[in-house]
Amino acid sequence: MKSLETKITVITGSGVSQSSGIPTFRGTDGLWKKYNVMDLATPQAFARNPKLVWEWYYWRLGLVSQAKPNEAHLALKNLESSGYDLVVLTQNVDNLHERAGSSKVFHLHGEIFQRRCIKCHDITSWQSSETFSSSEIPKCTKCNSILRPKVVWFNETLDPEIIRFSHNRLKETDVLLIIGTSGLVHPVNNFPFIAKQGNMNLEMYEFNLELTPLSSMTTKTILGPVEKTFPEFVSKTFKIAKK
Ligand code: BJW
Ligand code: ZN
Repeated sequence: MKSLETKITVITGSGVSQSSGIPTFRGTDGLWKKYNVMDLATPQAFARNPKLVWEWYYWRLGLVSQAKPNEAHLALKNLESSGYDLVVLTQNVDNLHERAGSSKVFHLHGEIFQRRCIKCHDITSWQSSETFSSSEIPKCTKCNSILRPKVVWFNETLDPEIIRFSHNRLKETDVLLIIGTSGLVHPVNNFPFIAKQGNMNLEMYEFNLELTPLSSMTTKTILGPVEKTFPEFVSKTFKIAKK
């Protein structure tokens, strides 16, 4: 059992939310199987056809609004509330970690409930009561320009402050948990290397349905659905406070 002094950092990807009904990107039910990424998840695509991009995001906003955190999100919350120093670095734009109760969640690729004005950069949020049935392009109340989802698309850089924080945290971490990501997208796929450079004794566990390019460097890769494998791993490996 790991002592409560153990510093835990968690990297999550879309696989952690899959059983909550949110499609992954590259899996068999993945979004990229149905949609062309270059038509939807690049700044160039938005400049070309903002209405099409917003339609895709309205559909996904609806899915996220209906979704509930699953056993993997809840196991991470239990780990934190048992007293471990735990930080979640998520590539996901959904808010299921927060809704499960995790308090230190950093969104590397932005948040689907936030919007940003393309002209004055004002940031606003969708209301949780919203139904997302519209297909209108939302407008800025300050300058009347159009809003875009506050997410990170391909060819865009990640927030430098979140990157700096992540690097520092990875270098001082004792246990790295990599949950439900294909490990294909830069720069997050580099994070395990940064953690390993910071601590040669790092323990790294990966949870996925299949092997990934990161699997060769882990202490152990645990194959199977995370909503099952991850809570089992947590209860075997850490001291979990009784609820
Ligand atoms: C389960 C499960 C279950 C399922 N249980 N497991 C050439 C080489 C190298 C890099 C580049 C290159 N050309 C361009 C780049 C850079 C580019 C990049 O990495 N491209 C690669 C794809 C090649 N990266 C960028 O542009 C990034 N910016 C950047 O690097 O800036 C500097 C720079 C700029 C320009 C050029 C070069 C450098 C920005 C990346 C932004 C990614 N954005 C998206 C969309 C976010 C908004 C939104 O959601 O709408 O982020 S794309 C998409 O991929 C999304 C995800 O966060 C991200 C990662 O995907 P994830 O989460 O890993 O999902 P999947 O589907 O890939 O995997 C799911 C996994 O779960 C699978 O393994 C399943 O098996 C598993 N799974 N169910 C267990 N129940
Ligand atoms: Zn504006």
